[in-house]
Amino acid sequence: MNYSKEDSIAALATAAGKSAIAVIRLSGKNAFQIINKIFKTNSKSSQQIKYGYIVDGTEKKDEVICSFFKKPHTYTGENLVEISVHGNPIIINEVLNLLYKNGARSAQPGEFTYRAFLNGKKDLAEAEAVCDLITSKTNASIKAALNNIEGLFSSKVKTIKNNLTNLIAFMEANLDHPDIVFLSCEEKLLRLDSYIKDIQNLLKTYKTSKILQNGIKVVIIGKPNVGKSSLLNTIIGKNKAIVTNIAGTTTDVIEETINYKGIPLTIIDTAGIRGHNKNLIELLGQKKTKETIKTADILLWMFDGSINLDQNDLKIATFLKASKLTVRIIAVLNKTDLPLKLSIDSALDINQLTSTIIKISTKNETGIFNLLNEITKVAGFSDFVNDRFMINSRHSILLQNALNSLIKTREILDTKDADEIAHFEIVNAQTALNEILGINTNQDILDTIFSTFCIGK
Ligand SMILES: Nc1nc2c(ncn2[C@@H]2O[C@H](COP(=O)(O)OP(=O)(O)OP(=O)(O)O)[C@@H](O)[C@H]2O)c(=O)[nH]1
Ligand SMILES: [Mg+2]
Repeated sequence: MNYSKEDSIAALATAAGKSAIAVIRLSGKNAFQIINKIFKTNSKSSQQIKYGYIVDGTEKKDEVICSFFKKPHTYTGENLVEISVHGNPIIINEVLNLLYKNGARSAQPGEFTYRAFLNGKKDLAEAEAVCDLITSKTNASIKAALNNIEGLFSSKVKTIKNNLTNLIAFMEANLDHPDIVFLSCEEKLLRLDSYIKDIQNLLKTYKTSKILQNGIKVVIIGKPNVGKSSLLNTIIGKNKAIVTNIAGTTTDVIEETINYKGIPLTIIDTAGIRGHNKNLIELLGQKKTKETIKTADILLWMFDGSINLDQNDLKIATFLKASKLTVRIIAVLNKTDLPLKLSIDSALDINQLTSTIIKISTKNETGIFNLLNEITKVAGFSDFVNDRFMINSRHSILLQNALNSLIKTREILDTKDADEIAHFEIVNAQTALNEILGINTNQDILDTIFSTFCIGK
């Protein structure tokens, strides 16, 4: 990827297609010289936002507003111009081509943010959050991503890192002057314990972060007619799936995503599983159900509480046990508005598969909130807090590396008091934390991170 810092770069920052206004960004050493070649204005003022025309020689191309941002207080840390043009793709292309003709080149994905990172406007974790903010699916994940951009996560990493630096200095002094005790071994161990705890606490937020970003995929399974489609419809609040009293109504996979307490919950209705049937469509539907089960975060295994268990329920139990799934299962006892005939626990040896049984009636809409809360709880999501931040898999791997190195440092100090080997381990931990912030991070990793951004960001 060409991320040369010397070039001035330009790209459309708003979505492609027709729109009222489109914004083109231009950043770099020569940004102001380039725009001045093609922007004509009567404005004499030194204000930063100017009205005028984009011209190619004497030919007017569009009526625009140009916003000038002088370095260093800009997004990229360089001179930056934002040109608000009319949102016609032909105009956008013409203006971009004029910029390219006059010395800018087309920006790579994420290159504006990459420059912000290179110029010290953002550390790597803060820069990554910009992409998260754009792709966030709910208000809760937006809030968390915004907290990351503002440095909430980075500041926690920096604090631990600075503490390690301090401890490393003591250890180095000890190595240089073995006869002087700058810091007792007990004190070193105490400090290490506290840093280990800090990192463990950060790691705890990984599960929640994943849920905030990717949501929870909930797959409803069960034999025909237990009320799977009725449950989907009740949760999403509309009649998306057909409901009848004919067993085998649903033959396809039907899904819808809702926002529950800020978490994207994708609810998936499937074809009922049963032993005896010769209908090809239903058989294909059941095959699809089994494939969908493999992609679930949580399975809702539904039962009809108004009738006795039968071979079909047992067939599903056998299937689930044989599949050795790691997915969490919630048993859902439906139709509790009718007299209860079913006791699942004894008959199915259900404890092997789940410890959670929730009673609902899709007809009376009872137990539904209880079920949704149980879903988020089983998925490992604690209730929304204001100062939530997100850690991604890259951060989590590096935090884990730092943790392992600190645990080793502690072991070495505790058993051997061997400063030299302990020093090697604690420096490893420091390096891992630095990498989270983008200090000495290898170029391939940076390329991979920024290539996932959109162009113009
Ligand atoms: N009394 C009562 N009837 C219900 C309830 N939930 C669903 N039903 C009825 O049960 C029948 C089957 O409902 P569906 O939602 O189509 O069941 P399903 O599990 O999707 O069935 P298939 O698609 O055939 O696998 C319909 O007649 C529903 O009206 C409930 O809570 N109480
Ligand atoms: Mg159905």
